[in-house]
Amino acid sequence: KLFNIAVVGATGAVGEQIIRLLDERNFPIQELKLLSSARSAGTKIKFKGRDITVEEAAPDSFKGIDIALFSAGGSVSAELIPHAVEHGAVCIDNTSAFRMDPETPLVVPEVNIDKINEHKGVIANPNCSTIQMVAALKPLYDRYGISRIIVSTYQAVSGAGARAIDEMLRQSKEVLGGRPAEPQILPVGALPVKHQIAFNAIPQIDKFTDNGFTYEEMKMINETKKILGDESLEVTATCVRIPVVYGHSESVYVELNQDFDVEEVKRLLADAPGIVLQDNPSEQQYPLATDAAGKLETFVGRIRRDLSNPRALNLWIVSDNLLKGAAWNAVQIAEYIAIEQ
Ligand code: 11C
Repeated sequence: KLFNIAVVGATGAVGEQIIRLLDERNFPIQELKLLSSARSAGTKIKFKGRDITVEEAAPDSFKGIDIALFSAGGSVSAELIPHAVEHGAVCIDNTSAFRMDPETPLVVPEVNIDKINEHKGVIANPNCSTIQMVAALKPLYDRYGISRIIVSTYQAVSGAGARAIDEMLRQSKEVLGGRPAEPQILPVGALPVKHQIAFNAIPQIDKFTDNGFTYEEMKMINETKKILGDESLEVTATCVRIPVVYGHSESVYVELNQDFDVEEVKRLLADAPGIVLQDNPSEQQYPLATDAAGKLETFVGRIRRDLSNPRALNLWIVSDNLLKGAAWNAVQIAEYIAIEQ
């Protein structure tokens, strides 16, 4: 069967990767409709060697569409997804608009692909920093059980969009030239206070909630519990933006429910789908954002037993935030839907 596909947010950093993956993986497409805001409508994008003109996304854009992939921001998803569902499209949403909705499955294929069939028109793609963490922890969760996760992230500027990448590169040149960095976008475009990202680490991703955690941190906490289907799991997160272009890195401390053997943990991770073990301290081998950039897998290393708690492990988890963290996870879900039909 061939599918009519819509990509909403086609000119954005994630949309661009979705289109490239659909092309490279020869997704069975009859018609590809590229949609965006009015500002980017009219842009031409190459797909299978021919130009497709991007159209402005509107409620009636979804007539005849089988699968719609959304990555144009939460408000666009909240507004347009109900129309797309009404027209019969299955929507794969990259934003946080539907993630915590009890009717909407929140899917990382390596972790909970079984949830996909419970959808009522919308399947949510988790936050990038959550996806790579749960993909790596799932084999340990299944084998030993996990009671507690403490994660600190080192997140790439591409997570905040193409303009944040430009800002980081521009500021780096300014600072090296002895000029002021003049921050304009980070940490959060919509907030008045800005901080320099070049040569810095900013402990704020997204706005703060009332409890002192940011929305990014609350996403990691709430989404992890939903994806693993375990409300009793104790999760805490500190999310930090660093001057890396592609690839989020995470320092993760996990308390397991059973005794474990570190070598067995490494074997489980080496055998897990979508995971690459890179753990050889004597050769200084461990995951690096610069190596993970452009790859589909999640890389895990620095695996070691905690010194104060023998039932706890420390790990370093890295993945390309625009690929497994967004576009690739969404295309993987689309591939599962295509196989099922
Ligand atoms: C970042 N994780 O790195 C964010 C971007 O909920 O999908 C993705 C936000 C989301 O800034």
